[in-house]
Amino acid sequence: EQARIGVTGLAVMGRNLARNLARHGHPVAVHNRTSARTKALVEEFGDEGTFLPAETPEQFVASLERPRRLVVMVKAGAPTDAVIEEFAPLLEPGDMIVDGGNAHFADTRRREASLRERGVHFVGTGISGGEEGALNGPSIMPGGSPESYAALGPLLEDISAKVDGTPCCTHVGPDGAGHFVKMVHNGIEYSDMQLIAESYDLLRRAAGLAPAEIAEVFRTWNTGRLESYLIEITAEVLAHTDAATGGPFVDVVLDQAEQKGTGRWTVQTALDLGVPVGGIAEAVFARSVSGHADLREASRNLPGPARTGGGAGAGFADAVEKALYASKIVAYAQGFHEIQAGSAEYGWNIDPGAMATIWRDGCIIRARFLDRIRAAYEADPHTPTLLTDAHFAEAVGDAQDAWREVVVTATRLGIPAPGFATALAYYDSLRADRLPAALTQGQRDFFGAHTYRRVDRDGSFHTLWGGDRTEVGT
Ligand code: NBP
Repeated sequence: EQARIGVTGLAVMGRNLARNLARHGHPVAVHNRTSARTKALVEEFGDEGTFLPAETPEQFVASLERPRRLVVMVKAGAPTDAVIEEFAPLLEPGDMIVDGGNAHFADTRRREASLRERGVHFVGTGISGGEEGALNGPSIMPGGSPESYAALGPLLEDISAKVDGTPCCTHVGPDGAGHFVKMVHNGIEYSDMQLIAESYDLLRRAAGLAPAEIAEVFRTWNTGRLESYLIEITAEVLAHTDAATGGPFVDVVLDQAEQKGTGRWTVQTALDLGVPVGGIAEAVFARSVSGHADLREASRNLPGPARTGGGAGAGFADAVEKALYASKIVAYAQGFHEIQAGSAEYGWNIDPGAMATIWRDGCIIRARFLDRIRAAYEADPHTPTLLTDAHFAEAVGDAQDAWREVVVTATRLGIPAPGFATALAYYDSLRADRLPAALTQGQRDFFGAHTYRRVDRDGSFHTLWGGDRTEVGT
């Protein structure tokens, strides 16, 4: 018997993906550099479906039906290149290598171009949902050629999460498009998590609620428009009691957030593309600030406001809910802007509404809200920003008083709320009739003769600042 698809790299993600494929009735070849993992998988879960274990790459490749579909689930970076080098010589034109790791899209573009020369399809694929998603239905974002999707799509859609029967998997676009979109997904995830963390901090320090009470607030929010996986698990974490101390779990965790890099990549890429993603950037920086223990220790005695807690009146939790919803809309608007900019830059032709559709389940940012984004792009596929969609514009408009109040309260009490504050500043910047960028242009022209454009005439202009200050046009 031949396998329909193979998975090499059987750590948590690869193992669960292989099991997911087998459970769906697809005979799956399995291979791992260290063969103990392969054996363990078949011993523990062999009864879940048809597994064809292989000890060597040659055996693995020989057990795959043609054209071969080979999924690589190894550590991103050099290991992925090593595995490609190992397997590519064993493949034939038309075969497909699917990289399901968290690769940088630029690496995926390089690998795709190089394998294309050998006639092998390289399909950089974003997979979200962690180990649980890999087993029970992840959100899958495949890039690569349309031909490869024709051969892989049905299999990937079959094992993906579903919303009302619609798979959380679609062809994102050529070469690195899938990994690009997965990267931005993770950037949005950073932003969403930061906004939730700020909400918790404000409810605790400004409103004086205990973690267990805040868990209840989040549970309530999870029955409304904020309903999402991240809000749900936030309530779980806040309600959890530490066995050792008997106190709230959140109080015994060291307050230094770590990161693996996809949030940073989202921001670096946004800088290259010239896309303002302040919400995502502040989320990455907030983790970075938290990790600088030495800096924080040295700064501990810097003065703050006289009053550092309380002062949040009745209705504050509702105000925070509104600030959170409005800031979340901004975070997603910024993330989708980056997707559209990347798509234009690299010629991917990504359908943003389809991305919202496949994020509705299976992934970490799954939320009721994503259906709204899908609907917004359905109503206007070319909308320059989600903020002007009728639903979102109304929601943000309704929220704005509360949003401002929350940022003011945080500022007054000295509670950092960079996510809320930057989201509001972005909103107000977009709304502004005039921005002080006009002055910036004047300064640039003054010190560097960088020229400026005028509101009333076409062309570039320069004022002779060092001379008689007449204006010259170019
Ligand atoms: P890891 O990222 O921990 O990678 C371990 C796997 O890589 C093992 O199978 C290991 O083989 C293999 N490997 C390494 Br390391 N170097 C190798 C080499 N030079 N040649 C061949 N194989 C090599 O596994 P994971 O956590 O399952 O994640 C797999 C991929 O999925 C990663 O790219 C990750 O970023 C991505 N991802 C993870 C999650 C998650 O929640 N964990 C979610 C979404 C995406 P060995 O057994 O012989 O050491």
